[in-house]
Amino acid sequence: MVCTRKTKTLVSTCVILSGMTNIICLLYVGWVTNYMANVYVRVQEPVPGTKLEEDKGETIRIIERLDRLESVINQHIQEAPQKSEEDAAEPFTDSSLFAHWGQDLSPENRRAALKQFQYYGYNAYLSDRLPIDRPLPDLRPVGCKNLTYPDDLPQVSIVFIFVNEAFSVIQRSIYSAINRTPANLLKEIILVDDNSNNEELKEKLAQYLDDFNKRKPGFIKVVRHNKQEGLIRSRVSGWRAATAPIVALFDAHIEFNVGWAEPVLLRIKEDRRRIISPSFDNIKYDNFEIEEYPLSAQGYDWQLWCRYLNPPKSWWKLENRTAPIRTPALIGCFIVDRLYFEEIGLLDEGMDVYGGENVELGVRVWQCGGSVEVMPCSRIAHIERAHKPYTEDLALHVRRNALRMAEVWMDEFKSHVYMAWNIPQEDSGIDIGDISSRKALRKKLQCKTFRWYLVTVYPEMRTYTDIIAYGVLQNSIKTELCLDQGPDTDNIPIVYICHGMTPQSVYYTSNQQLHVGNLNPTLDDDDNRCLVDVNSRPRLIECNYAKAKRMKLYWDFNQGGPIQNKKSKRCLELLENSDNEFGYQLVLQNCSGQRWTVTNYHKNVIITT
Ligand SMILES: [Mn+2]
Repeated sequence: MVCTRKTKTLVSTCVILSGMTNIICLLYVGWVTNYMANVYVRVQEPVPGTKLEEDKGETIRIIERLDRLESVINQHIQEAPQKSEEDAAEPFTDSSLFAHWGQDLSPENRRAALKQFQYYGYNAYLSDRLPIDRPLPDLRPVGCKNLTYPDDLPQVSIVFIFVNEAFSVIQRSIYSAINRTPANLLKEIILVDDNSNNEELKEKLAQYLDDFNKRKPGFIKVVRHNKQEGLIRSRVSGWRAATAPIVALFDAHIEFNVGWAEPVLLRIKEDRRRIISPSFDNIKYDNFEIEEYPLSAQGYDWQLWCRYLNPPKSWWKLENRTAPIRTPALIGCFIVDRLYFEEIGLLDEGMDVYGGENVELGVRVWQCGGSVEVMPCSRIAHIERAHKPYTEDLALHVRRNALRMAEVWMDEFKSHVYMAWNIPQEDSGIDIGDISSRKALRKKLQCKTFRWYLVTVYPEMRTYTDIIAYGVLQNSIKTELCLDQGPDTDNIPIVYICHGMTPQSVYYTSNQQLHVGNLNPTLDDDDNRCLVDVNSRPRLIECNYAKAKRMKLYWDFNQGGPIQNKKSKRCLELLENSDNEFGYQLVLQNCSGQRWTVTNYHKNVIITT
């Protein structure tokens, strides 16, 4: 799962330092990883006169762009998977692994711990030294302990999926399931190995299962993939092997807390069309301490990355912390009636690797007559890894999966997903595979519209129906430079080498505002920032504030034309300035005829609400 809490994670450090979104940070972490894996060298200035391969040149330019984040990048470089033994002997003192842990270790042990950390994305060295059956603090809200449950709850099969997971972490998941699920309710445990390549999983796991199943024949089953299928098809493989009436689909780096099962099983027994997520706490990837997370619903942004949401007002009004929380989507782990899951269409097995399936499932269940809830009394601690083992370019898969979801389920609102990913709505060039069976499923189940869903289930989501152009903005006199929001520490837009990531996203609206940077997905977020003429200087100010203060935030613009402020009549232009990073400064001045081009100009395909 990719959901991280904004204030507490490495990824959020990116947010604070750069103003990029989590998404972009993930993108660029993945990208730095990729870069390091390919050419493991420190970033160097390109040698003048040397023609770099195009992608490496691009690499260096983006690295330059990200130089402002030096400390964060260094951290990631330290943690990027390394290729050889020599590399592993590199200095490692500034890895985030050692920020809160391991100061007393010998250099040799530090090296061993770091190597495992780079492989697993968490502190497997420490995990191997912690008890497999360690206790957890009971983090259930007040009232949960007093609830009682009927004796005839349905049984559950617990599925754990993994790829390249530390054996001790899997064991802890298994033991917590056995120790904290009433024995009469836990029918079996199913392990799905998505073609891991770590040796310890092969022999040790087989031996462990042999020993275990001698005592309890058939209790733990294993499904092994001969090639890596990704987490989406892994979950479905696990479901196929399950035999209990209820199936719980989980990652294999979790620990169940006490009493997790009963509230969930009762809720599904009452209505089999409910899909339930537990509440999540964090297992810190470095010291394995448990960090309590506040109760949350589970939503997503317009790129369809998941995010935690404040529970709805109606829930707070109940003043009952044990009550189920209505949630627009799922983070990824959930519990479902086995047969209902099939009726509703499982997961979209046409999605690859990672991401989007959790949103697709949540939206589909709501639109097709079911519901999705988070149960506060059911708590799971989950390791938020520092990096993920699936692939070097997670975002490409998430994007493809998001477009599949958008095309099948989102009706006219699918434009938002294209805009958020900054790709054209027609002929995007991205192969999303065959979606005909998913469309047929929607028809067969007679599902409601996405508009209904937004109004009824996800009113926190912001919609953008007035955008007539989006993408990056390039100036005619220097087309390799793009308008960019600049450092997040100020409100001064700049021009920068085009890289097309979120800080360079612009959105031009039918009422002639020019948004720069991320389109904020929910009403809980800060407002978007608009380009404003402030005393003849270009500035980025929150749009509603600028509007309320009657600032100069309206611009005339047509594709390939000038960008001219409607009130001051000054134009947004480039001015040569050798002090600037790329030789140009962004200014407002008397119009000299400079022209701007935006990637996607869609004046005629705008939806109206
Ligand atoms: Mn996970």
